[in-house]
Amino acid sequence: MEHDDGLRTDERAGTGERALPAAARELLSHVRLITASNRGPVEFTHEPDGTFTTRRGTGGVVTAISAIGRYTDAIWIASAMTEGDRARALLADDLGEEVIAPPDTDFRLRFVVSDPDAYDGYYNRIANPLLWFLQHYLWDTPRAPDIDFGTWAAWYDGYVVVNEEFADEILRVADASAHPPLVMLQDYHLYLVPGQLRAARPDMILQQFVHIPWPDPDYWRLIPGEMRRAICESLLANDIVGFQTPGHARSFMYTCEANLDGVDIGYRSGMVTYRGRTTWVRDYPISIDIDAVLKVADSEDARRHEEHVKGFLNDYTLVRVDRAEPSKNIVRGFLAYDRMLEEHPELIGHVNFLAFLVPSRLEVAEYVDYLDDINTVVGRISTKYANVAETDGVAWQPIHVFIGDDYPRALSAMKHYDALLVNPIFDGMNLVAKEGALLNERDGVLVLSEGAGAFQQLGAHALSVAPTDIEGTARALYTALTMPHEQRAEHARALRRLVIEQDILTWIYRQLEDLTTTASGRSLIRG
Ligand code: GDG
Repeated sequence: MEHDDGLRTDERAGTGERALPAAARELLSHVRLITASNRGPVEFTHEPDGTFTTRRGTGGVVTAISAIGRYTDAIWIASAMTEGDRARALLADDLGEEVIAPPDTDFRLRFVVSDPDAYDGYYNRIANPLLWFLQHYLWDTPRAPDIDFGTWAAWYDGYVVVNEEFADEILRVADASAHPPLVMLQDYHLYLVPGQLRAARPDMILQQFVHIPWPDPDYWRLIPGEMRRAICESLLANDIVGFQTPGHARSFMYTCEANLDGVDIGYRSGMVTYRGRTTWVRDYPISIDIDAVLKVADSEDARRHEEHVKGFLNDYTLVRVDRAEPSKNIVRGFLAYDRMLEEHPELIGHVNFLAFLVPSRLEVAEYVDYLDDINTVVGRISTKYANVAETDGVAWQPIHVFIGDDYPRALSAMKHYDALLVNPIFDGMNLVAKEGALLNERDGVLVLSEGAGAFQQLGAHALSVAPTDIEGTARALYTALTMPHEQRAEHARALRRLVIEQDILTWIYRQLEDLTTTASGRSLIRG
């Protein structure tokens, strides 16, 4: 039976069977699929008794590409990020394990184990903050970035080196396979990998998906030409480069034109030819794995959290879920909430703002500072409204912050919002907006920034905000919380349908479909 939100009963319960279309399975039967990302699907912890336990990796890339592991038999190559990962990688070497298969998962994993200093330069100096800040327009340019001796050292001895290690590991897996390799690279940590792979194996099918925005060429000029050219040249060693939105894809082509002599760009066709090779530039809006999200949201763990979260609901409940990350614009979200309360004192005591924040990248100073900024603004607002109202005989607290890494808890809260605030300054996509649309049981309203990639798909059924507009966001929050029920329900239904129609399988399938159509893909199927 199909419900009016487009889900069948079994799908609603998270027991539906989704699968890739036959054409994609046909392609996959001819290749060895290798996917690579900095962060793996799970993090290992080495327990005192010598055993290993695992925990789900954090962040949207893991949420999204875990599905590649579930729906295909890809080998996933990732950095050993924790001490536990390193110990597990060593054990695999000792045991001669070809791949690590973490318990209760569908993943087959190999770790890249880097020298800690090289990794620090790659991750904590180049990938985040340099590339992440660049690609989210996060700099206060008179003050940052300073590309100094340390940055260049981190580039050569960190970013270049770890990218080479990834390429070597991919080549090892590819060379050991009886099938031709199809490599799906993920994100900005691995920009130099395709160039290195193409030089070693000109026949390889290479595809890279960039999960974050791609800024304009002028902004790219804030980093030196040598770095820009290396990144553009290497990305064009892929057969396909994918982005979240057509706008990001176009910006990438402009950036190639601005930085590479002799490049030939077909802006309409999305074909870029450089040094005799043609690369397709495409957009594939990423989405969520419906079955997996429903399953976690329905788990015992999530249900337990749900009971707890219900204790924090009020007449009106506003929710946000983010990594504690400057680009997510958490501070302005709280300022807007404060302004809404100032303009609508009748809501005091009747609305709760629940913020679920996952600590992120604490080795990078800007992230620690941003956490401090969040704590300061929450403290200020809480103090301002201390003892002004009671709910059920208890002093009303306007904001409840839940800090910590707990995915089932975050999903359980999404079921109960009246409004979900997703107001990033810039965001590649934003999966929380999509998870919320799927899970919410109260026909809650989405307040969505124009800076989120998700705006392209969901904007028509959300209340849009310009991310820096605190007044506008305050008004949107009020409109969302007080929207008539029929209107809420109509938008919620439309959002749910959009998310279900274009789920993660669509994202995987469209990429595989294009890979089959490219010259290398065609010869592969024929061969
Ligand atoms: C990057 C891009 C793009 C929430 N709480 C916890 C937790 N979550 C989950 C969310 C969601 C994911 O983490 C966050 O995904 P987002 O897409 O919102 O954001 P980023 O992490 O910045 O992801 C983004 C994405 O890649 C995919 O391409 O959409 O634009 O920036 O699924 O529910 N996960 C864990 N613990 C929690 O407490 N492990």
